[in-house]
Amino acid sequence: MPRTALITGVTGQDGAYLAQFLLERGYRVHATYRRSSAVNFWRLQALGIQDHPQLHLEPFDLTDMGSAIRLIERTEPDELYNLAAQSFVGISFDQPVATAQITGVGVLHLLEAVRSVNPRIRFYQASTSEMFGQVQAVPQTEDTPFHPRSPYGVAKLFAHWATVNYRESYDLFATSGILFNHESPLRGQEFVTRKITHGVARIRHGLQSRLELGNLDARRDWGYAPEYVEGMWRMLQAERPETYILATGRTESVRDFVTLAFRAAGIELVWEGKGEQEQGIDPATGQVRVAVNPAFYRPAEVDLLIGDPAKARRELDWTPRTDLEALCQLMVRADLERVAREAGRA
Ligand code: NDP
Ligand code: GDR
Repeated sequence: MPRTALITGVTGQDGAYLAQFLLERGYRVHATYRRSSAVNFWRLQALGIQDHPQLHLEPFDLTDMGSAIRLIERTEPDELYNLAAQSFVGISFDQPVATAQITGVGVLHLLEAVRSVNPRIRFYQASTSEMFGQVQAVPQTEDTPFHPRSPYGVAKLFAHWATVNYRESYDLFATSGILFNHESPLRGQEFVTRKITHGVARIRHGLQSRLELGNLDARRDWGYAPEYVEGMWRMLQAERPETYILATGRTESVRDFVTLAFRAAGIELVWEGKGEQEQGIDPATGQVRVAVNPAFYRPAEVDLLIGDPAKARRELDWTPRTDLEALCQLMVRADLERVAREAGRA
């Protein structure tokens, strides 16, 4: 009998990669999308799985408890991966209540549905390094105390503890994966890496002249998304439900990522000025290619994230394989091709 997986949030970056990964392993995959006036399956199309016979697309909204129960009754999953969320930290400051309802309480709807309908379902919660926020230790491990710095981080922390609590209270196989940032050519354009690689590609093709960014000093531990979805799957194949960190163990600043991305497109940048006056200049032409715009600053920032994936390595045999240079290059290459195609140049 093929195993059945249910993925929430298949229209997002991780949902698309995870659906592809599970389909390749022979799973029957039910995967949820939100009803909207124009549903967006571009990632499923890009991966060539939209019409896969074992992929069943299900309309679902995390804020509707009844639909969570019916979804689980109807699809009878062995494994449930909850990837759906309002996942953009910046917007969570403007929409804190919606973020709490979707990203926090929405998870409780699923946990309650699992507990009521079939407590043997293995449940994965997409937790995040944003829960560490103002970090209390370097590098961060599964034992590092949390101090979230955004409504998104607060909502995710609620969901994380709800997952742990259902594990401890009802003996559910409820696993929490604390994933550090992971990126890919399928990353949404509002997130900083993709904003940069897309902007670099447009600059390279002469479609825009400069890129405006916020805090260049923030440091992140960036990995490659397809490797992280494999880690999620490994967590649900483990003997016991646990909490695991997935990270690379390396941290770099936003400025470093910008420098790498321009270099990948053949442009060397030099940096001048400080804070809001800082600029990235192309010495070949003297043009300002990167400028700081305070509009992209956040009311509270997460300054430094660097994760220690030792537990996942030891217990799940999971290791990240793509380093930041390779990740940045593959994202820039994909955006150069995409922009050229859209501009009718390829
Ligand atoms: P995306 O933002 O790309 O995808 C989020 C998904 O959630 C989309 O399919 C979105 O649907 C769906 N969604 C949003 N609101 C609702 C709702 N009310 N009901 C049902 N579905 C909803 O996120 P990623 O793929 O990058 O991340 C996957 C998960 O992992 C998220 O929970 C994120 O918070 C978490 N995470 C991500 C990390 C990363 O670096 N990528 C790191 C750590 C955690 P729609 O397309 O309609 O908006
Ligand atoms: P993050 O990712 O907040 O870490 O959350 P994002 O790429 O949005 O920001 C990373 C860092 O870059 C700084 N930054 C900018 N960010 C954006 N988006 N746009 C800018 O112009 C800009 N300039 C500087 C930010 O201030 C921040 O410090 C992501 C999401 O995927 C979450 O869902 C996930 O939980 C975490 O990663 C781990």
